[in-house]
Amino acid sequence: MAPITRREVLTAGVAAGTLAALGLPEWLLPALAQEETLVPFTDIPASFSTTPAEMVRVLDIRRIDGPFTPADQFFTVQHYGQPDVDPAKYRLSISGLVDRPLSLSIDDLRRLGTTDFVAGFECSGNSPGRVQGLSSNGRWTGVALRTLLSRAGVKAGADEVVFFGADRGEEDVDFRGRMIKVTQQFGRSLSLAEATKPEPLVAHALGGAPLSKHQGFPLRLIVPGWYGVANVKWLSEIHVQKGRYLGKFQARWYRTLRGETINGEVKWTEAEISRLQLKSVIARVTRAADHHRVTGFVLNDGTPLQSVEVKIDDGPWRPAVLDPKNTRYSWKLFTCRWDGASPGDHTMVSRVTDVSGRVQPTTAELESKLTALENNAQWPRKVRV
Ligand SMILES: Nc1nc2c(c(=O)[nH]1)N[C@H]1C(S)=C(S)[C@@H](COP(=O)(O)O)O[C@H]1N2
Ligand SMILES: [Mo]
Repeated sequence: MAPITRREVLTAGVAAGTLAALGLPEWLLPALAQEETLVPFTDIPASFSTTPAEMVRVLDIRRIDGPFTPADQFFTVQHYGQPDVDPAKYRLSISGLVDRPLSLSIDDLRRLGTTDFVAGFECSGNSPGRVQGLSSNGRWTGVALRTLLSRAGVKAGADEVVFFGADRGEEDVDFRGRMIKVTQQFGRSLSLAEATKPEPLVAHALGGAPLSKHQGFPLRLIVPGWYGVANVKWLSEIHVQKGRYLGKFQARWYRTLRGETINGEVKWTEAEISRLQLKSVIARVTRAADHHRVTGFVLNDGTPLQSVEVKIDDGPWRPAVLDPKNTRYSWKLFTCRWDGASPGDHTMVSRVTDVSGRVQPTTAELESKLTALENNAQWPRKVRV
């Protein structure tokens, strides 16, 4: 049989059932085919808003209809508002334990080369309460961080790279119950080993267009496979040092308190927010002529996936199909065909497993996580057919 292109399929108006019979993945269909309609979720909190606060934007995941989040829907959060950066005066400085400190204009940076890749991420505070909308996926263009670091020449003995944004705010730092006021600049760090991996990118464009002020104009860090907090926006300084950087957003604010049983006793430890915990989310349900379709996405640290499964009501776990266009650090779209849906209310949940054997936990399995961040629990959804 000659291969059928998407265009041929569309112009021939082949029905979904025929496609399935031909063994073609449903991804060959447009996101919402003409005869398809959206099935409403009945679990969206009344308080849900895509603009819950000034300068905050939440993605409405029911609108996901392709691999890339449009720039004007890409989620946005930050701690101190969005600073105005004058591109004419702007310089990115690279300082500290380096042989050649650098001060680069935006044009200098663009001249250092262009890398382009797809990365999806979520805020570590993303949760069912926000309908998982603190998440997005984009194509980023910029310069590999390690190109900049090798230009500057990292000195022997350095082991930490700190990234500062142009944004600052007043903070009370708690020292044994005593509050000390400081002006805090937003900063995050990576170990030198992480910073010199091939992936981290100093990005100047999203989806081929210069970053908006929301997304960190003119430059931001993108660390693929990590929670959003690593992706420092309005990046203004890269500082190479020896020893951990313990700024507020590294050492205090982005922590998870977890209990781990060691030698028969629960030992409580705090861990830094770093790589994305394995998570799948059901985002939309559609009705076609003779079946329904459940679509969602997975976010993780880049480990290849073993499976994504969907369970409807008390039925068995059934395999979902992954979009072949997914890439290592993109979010991974999946779809699952649902036949024989009866009119009325239904519940459904998804779970993802990676090749290292990690399985997305249930809420009960996350019981020993006492803080709210990194909620990657399986998320049961409710729909009305
Ligand atoms: N300079 C700076 N960068 C920042 C932040 C910030 O407050 N200041 N917030 C971080 C957090 S917590 C998240 S989740 C992401 C959000 O990126 P986005 O607005 O492009 O989605 O930005 C990160 N980068
Ligand atoms: Mo975040």
